[in-house]
Amino acid sequence: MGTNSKTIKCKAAVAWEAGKPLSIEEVEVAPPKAHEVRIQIIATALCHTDAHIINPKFKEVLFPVIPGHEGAGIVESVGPGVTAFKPGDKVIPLYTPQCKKCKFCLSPLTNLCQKLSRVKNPIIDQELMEDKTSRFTCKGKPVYHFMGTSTFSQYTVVSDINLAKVDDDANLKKVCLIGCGFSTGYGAAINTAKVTPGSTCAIFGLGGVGLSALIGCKVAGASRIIAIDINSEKFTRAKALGATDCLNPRDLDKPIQAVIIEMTNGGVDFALDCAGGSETMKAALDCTIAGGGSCTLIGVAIGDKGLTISPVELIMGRTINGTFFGGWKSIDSVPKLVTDYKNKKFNLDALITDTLPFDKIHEAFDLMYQGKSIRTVLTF
Ligand code: NAD
Ligand code: DAO
Ligand code: ZN
Ligand code: ZN
Repeated sequence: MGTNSKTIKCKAAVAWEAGKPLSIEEVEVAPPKAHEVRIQIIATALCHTDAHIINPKFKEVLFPVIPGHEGAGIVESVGPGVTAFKPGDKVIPLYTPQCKKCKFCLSPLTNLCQKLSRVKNPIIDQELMEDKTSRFTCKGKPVYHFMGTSTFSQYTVVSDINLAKVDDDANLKKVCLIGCGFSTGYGAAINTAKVTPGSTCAIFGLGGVGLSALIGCKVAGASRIIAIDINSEKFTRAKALGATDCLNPRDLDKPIQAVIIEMTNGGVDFALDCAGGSETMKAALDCTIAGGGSCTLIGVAIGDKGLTISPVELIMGRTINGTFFGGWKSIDSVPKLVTDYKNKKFNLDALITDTLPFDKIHEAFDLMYQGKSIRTVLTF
């Protein structure tokens, strides 16, 4: 007999409280209700946002929670009313929903969806399903979902507007990166900044998101790409992906923005902050050229004092914007990105530094905290 109407017991990494390592537990995953899909997660990578939510400075997070939002898997069962998915489909869970009906989904100007607008901070949104309950329990207690995805569980339940069906021959151990880091950085360059051929770009932070932004700048035809990180070990990979110059702010005797302005004769056309924090955001804006320079914010910092901008910077013709999931309308775009990867439009493999069994999730967090990994893929 199949599992489709039964609760499944499986392995998951549960965050019980802030500042504590995740705990691998047996959890119960209830069957999907109306317009929900239960997925067997095959692979999930770690994004820095998974570390943010257990940062004790982030006060608004509800615990216990199962993090993870960069995963890929196979549909196990569907709830009533689901028409777009069937058991066996390969899928990528989407923390950016696309209902295709709301004013955001109907606008060509944004990839947001009304479902996200219930709270001000999307990282702590979608912690429950539509009926305001969770499908997860552990040790008799309900456990919150994370951004509508919770991919650090062998089985998860998502709404059918938080899911994309991808090619049957997709390699789930690679395309899981399209669930967040790759799409965010790549889309930041292509969709949000709209990097132009022949332009000069600066990218702050060379993790999974920053290197994906670098790939985006390269695909868009940028001719000079300045890659910045406080960890010089990131430079070899950045150069291999197309960085023309690499700078470590800690090795300089002037502020990074002053150095970039000098070496570009006035500033860059496009700056992208993929590190997070008011210092790198300010440096990114400052190093753009007056009369057209554009700064795109992608990185997130917890407990940061926030960005203060002098109006003169904008009056002199700079623009500043930001991106959520790289501006992609998720259900429409994720399947195309998977096909583009298959057709070798970009190289996701270059971003995967480690592949480990799910039980080694703590090692994966350590590699991220120590700056030794770009993306670690965990497999069940
Ligand atoms: P990561 O930890 O892999 O990479 C961050 C990089 O920034 C590291 O290489 C680090 O050394 C570097 N860095 C830190 N401080 C720096 C500084 N002062 N100057 C230069 N470089 C610095 O993280 P990631 O997974 O690539 O995520 C990057 C950021 O993007 C995180 O804040 C994450 O929360 C955010 N994010 C945002 C979105 C979105 O939709 N806007 C989506 C995904 C991730
Ligand atoms: O997909 O990794 C991710 C999360 C992207 C979230 C970006 C939203 C920024 C919200 C700022 C919250 C800071 C406390
Ligand atoms: Zn992420
Ligand atoms: Zn919508």
